[in-house]
Amino acid sequence: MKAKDFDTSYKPSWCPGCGNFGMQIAMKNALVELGLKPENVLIVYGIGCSGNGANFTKTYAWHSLHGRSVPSAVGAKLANKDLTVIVMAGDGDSYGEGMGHFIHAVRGNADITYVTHDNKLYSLTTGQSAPTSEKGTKTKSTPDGLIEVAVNPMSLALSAGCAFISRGFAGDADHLKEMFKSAILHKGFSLVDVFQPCVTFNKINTFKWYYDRLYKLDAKPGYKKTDKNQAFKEALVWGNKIPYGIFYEVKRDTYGSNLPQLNGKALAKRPIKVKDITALAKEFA
Ligand SMILES: Cc1ncc(C[n+]2csc(CCOP(=O)(O)OP(=O)(O)O)c2C)c(N)n1
Repeated sequence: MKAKDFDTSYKPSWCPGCGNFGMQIAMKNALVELGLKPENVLIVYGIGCSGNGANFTKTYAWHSLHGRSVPSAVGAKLANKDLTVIVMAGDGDSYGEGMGHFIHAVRGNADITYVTHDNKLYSLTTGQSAPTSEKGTKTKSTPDGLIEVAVNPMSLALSAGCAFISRGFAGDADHLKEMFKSAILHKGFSLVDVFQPCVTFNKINTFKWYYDRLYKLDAKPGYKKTDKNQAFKEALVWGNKIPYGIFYEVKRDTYGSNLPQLNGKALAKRPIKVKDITALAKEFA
């Protein structure tokens, strides 16, 4: 397989220079290097610019309702445990509409990879503030500056019990590819929050803004990704310097591994036992 084997006949409609391009190529290359084929993978998309990726990447794809990508993915993984199940959703979708689903899927440790396109805005709807926008940010929906403080996906995931927490950058597609590979290989819920500059509506968090600030955790002497205290410390770093890479990775039993019903063949591959439901149907007639 090559990355182009994951192309569709549609050309991406993202703005020229959009961070989604870097994320898309990083994901295709990660799938290639993991030896996965389009038919082995389901990507569940949120609603947004990010969600339009459903048309541009050849795997099984499910374009969910806004904020509902996680439950769709959890259900699909339970139905067919042989599939590699990935979610790709915007930061609005993930930490706004979908926030509850995110935390509860983390608690259960559903075996899915959660990739968030963190552009700090609602971009498809032309630039309203999102949960990751910084306090004081002026956007279309907050002309006098945002009142709320930003959600911190790293510390939030850590406190909810997530066993794989990472941050990537769309401007470093090789590093991002490695993040994606590690996240997909991890058994259980893996989070990759990706800084994805929106070149049209976000004039603050530009590629340059990130290049000037980002440092790699992987290269930090003495950093142990199994140490929750260290991970919390790094998760709270924000400002002139911002860390990226794998913050935290430990083993935890998955949601599916606690369900004896899933032992043996994937549910979707078992013969369907058709029951006569005539009597039951009559009760509702
Ligand atoms: C339930 C619901 N609410 C609102 C919308 C309108 N809507 C469509 S896209 C979008 C913004 C998505 O932003 P985000 O999830 O951050 O993704 P991005 O476009 O930035 O990739 C919104 C609010 C919708 N489709 N459904």
